[in-house]
Amino acid sequence: MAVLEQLTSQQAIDLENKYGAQNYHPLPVVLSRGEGVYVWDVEGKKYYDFLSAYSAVNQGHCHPKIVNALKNQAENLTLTSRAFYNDMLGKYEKFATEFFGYDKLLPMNTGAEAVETAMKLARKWGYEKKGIPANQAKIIVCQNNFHGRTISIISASNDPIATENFGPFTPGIISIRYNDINALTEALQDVHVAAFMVEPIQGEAGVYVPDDHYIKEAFELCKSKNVLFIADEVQTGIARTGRLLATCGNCACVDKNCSGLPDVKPDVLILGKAISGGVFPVSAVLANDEVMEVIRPGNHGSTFGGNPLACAVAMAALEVIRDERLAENAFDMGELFRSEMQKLIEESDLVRLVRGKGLLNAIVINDSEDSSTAWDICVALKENGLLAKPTHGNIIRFAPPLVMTKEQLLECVAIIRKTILEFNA
Ligand code: IF1
Repeated sequence: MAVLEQLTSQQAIDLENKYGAQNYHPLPVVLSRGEGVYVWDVEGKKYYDFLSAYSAVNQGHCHPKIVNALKNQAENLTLTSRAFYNDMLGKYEKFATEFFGYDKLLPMNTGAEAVETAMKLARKWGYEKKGIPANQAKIIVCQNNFHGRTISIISASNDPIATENFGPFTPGIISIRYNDINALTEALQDVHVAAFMVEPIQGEAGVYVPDDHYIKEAFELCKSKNVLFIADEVQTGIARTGRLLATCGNCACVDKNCSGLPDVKPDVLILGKAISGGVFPVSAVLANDEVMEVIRPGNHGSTFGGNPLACAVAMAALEVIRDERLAENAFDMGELFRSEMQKLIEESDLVRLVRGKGLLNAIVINDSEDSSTAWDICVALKENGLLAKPTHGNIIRFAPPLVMTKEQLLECVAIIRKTILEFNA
């Protein structure tokens, strides 16, 4: 079979079942094209994308500016490795450090690589700057986190599906309850703690938004104990939650009502996903000199980290966020979405609540966590032209591209409402 031959959906699924590792359970839809908030399946059916590739496509599918940046750079130079300089990396590092307000950037490719990088950075800072005894550094994480899939990262996970039979695990990790300042206070009594790593909103856990002051209080507690505050904004960053960063107070949104919470500047900022608009794997760790200077030649790196293609794509993707004011749009559309979902909650017993910030939202289905109701609703949504997927159990995440207009959002609300009201469990 010629690789480019057009497949039917079933043929494509059969190929994956026959030749692919079964590490996912996708919704039964086979996509072949994306543009803005829309995707099409191989039979030509059009859908609203309400997952955005897990918040990697904030700028909309195949954004022309980002795709053109990819094309143009690809015709000149794609990869040099860091054995040599290239003419794109310095420009990108300057652009991105000024964009987010840090001294230095360490370029990587996937979110997990950036998280691992941040963990290594925190440990090295702990030994060389805080004076933690060799091999005694601890990193505090939160229960029900999601930071990636590597051995050290799942060593921080309490999700049996992500951890079972992958041991032994990396030591030096303390897990505490999320959104619990007392738990953090107690954990910080350990003088060997180098860092606290946290998602400003726990995405995979089910879009858990902590209390308004949790992140700020956690940050201040860390400062008081000379512990690095690491924000994993791989999913919440890049305007997804209605501000440039979910932690940052000097937000991009101009909303007068914005609380400006939590108004925290992390010591270490982890970005991924939408930093490239979903066009190319790009991630980054940002920190100021006092932290980043512990990394010296040979300590860390990667073949593709900081490649010219990634640099060109990431600069274009961040310019789109800025120039199209996507944080502001996410803020406004998120307010509208949650208010519309609240009306649906009053109409239907099937939806218990809606929660989220900006365009990172979720609804909780009124059924047991082990029921297939949330999945079945997502299949029904697919039939009605909207793609979404449950996170855990009975929670459906709704995270469309941030370029969504009010008209499109209201059409999606109508699809969700129709599907829920017509759904027979
Ligand atoms: C999967 C979840 C979302 C992330 C945060 C780091 C990473 C992720 C906060 C690692 C990645 C992805 C991974 C993907 C599904 C998706 C996901 F369901 F797994 F948890 F978005 F919620 N920090 N999240 O959300 O970045 O290495 O993937 O580039 O593994 O199934 P990555």
